[in-house]
Amino acid sequence: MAAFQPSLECDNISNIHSEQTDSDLIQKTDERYRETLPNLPKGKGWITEHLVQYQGFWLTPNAALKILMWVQDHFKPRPTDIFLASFPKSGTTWLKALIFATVNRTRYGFADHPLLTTGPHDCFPFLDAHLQEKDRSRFDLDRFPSPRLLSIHIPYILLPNSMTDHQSCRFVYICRDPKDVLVSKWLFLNKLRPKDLPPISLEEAFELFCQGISHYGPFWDHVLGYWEGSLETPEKILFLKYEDLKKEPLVVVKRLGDFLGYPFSLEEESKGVVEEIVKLCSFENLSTLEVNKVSEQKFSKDTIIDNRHFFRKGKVGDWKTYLTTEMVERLDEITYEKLLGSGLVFGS
Ligand code: PAP
Repeated sequence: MAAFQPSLECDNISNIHSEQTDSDLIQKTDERYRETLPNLPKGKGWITEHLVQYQGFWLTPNAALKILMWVQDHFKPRPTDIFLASFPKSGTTWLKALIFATVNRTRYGFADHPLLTTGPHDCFPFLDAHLQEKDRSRFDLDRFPSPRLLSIHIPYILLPNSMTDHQSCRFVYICRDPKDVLVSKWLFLNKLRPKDLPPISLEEAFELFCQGISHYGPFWDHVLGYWEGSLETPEKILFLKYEDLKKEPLVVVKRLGDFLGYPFSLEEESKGVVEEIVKLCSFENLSTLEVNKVSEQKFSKDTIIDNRHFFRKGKVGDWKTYLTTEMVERLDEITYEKLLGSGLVFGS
C-alpha cells in the first residue's frame, strides 16, 4: 500500500526501533504468534474460515492477530502521533478524510486537494500497512513526518502502555449505533467473501455479532474501552459518534481541530474553511470521485478491496431496511445491558 505523504523527510523523533533491525523484530513476534495461535479459542469467521479470541477480542488469525502482537511488542509511538481508532464500519473512512483535511489545511488548496485524487485510506493509512508492505520504501513509518496519521481497529485495552500513557499520542475514536455497524459490516464483508464460500445470511451475521464474534469484537467492549479512556484522559482521547457528526458536522470538525491542536482561527471560520472541509469530505463528494469509484486498496497480501465498497449509503438508521423487529429489540437490549452505568448511549 503506497501511503500518501505530504513530505518524506525523516524528523528523527523516536524511530520505531533502535538497535535491532525491523526483520529481527518481526521474526520475534512471529515466534510468539506461532506459539500462541494453536491454543486460542476459535469462532466462525465472516470472510476467513474462523476468527480467534485473543485477550478477550475476536481477530482474524493471520493479519489482525499478528499486527496486534507486533504493536504490543515493538511499536514506539511518537508523542505527536495522531491515531484514528474505530470498530470496523463505524465511520473510519469519513474521519480519515476529515482529520487529514483538518491537519493539512494550510498545506493544500481545496481546488486541487489530494483527497480529490487519493482515497482516504491512502492519505491516512492503517498502522497495519507497516507490516503488510514488503517494499519498505512505500510505507516506512520511521520516515513519516510528524504528526503521523495512523489508523487502528485495535481495542484500547490491548494497546501497549507506551501508547496509552498520558505523555504519548492522541486518539480520535469514532463509534456508531451497533445496528448500523452490523448492517454495514454484513453487506461489506459479503462482498469480500471468497467466491467459493456461500454468502453469510443476515440471521447468521446477527447471531455472530450478538455473541461478540466479529472482527475486533465484542463491539460493546471495544466501544467501552475507548469511552472509559476518554473519560479518564479527555485530553488524550476524543470520543465521537457518527450520528453527531452527521447532525452537526461543523461543530464536530471544530472540536476536532481544537483537540488535535489545530484550532480554526476566527479568520478561517469567517472564510468558510470549516464548511469547505466538511464539503470536501462529505459522502456526496467523496463517493462520486473517480479515485473512490475505480481504484482499489491493498490491505494485506490477501485482501484487496475496491474503494467504492467503503462508500455505500452513508446514512443514519439504514438498519431499518434490513433488521426485523425481533432483531432490533434483541440488539438494543444487549446494548442497553452492556452500556448500563457507563453514561454512553446510542440513539434507537
Ligand atoms: P472500514 O472500517 O472498513 O474502514 P468505515 O469507513 O468505518 O469502514 O465504514 C463504512 C461506512 O461509512 C459505510 O456505511 P454504510 O454501509 O452504512 O453506508 C460508508 O457508506 C460510510 N461512509 C464512508 N464515507 C463516508 C462519508 N464521507 N460520510 C458519511 N459516511 C461515510
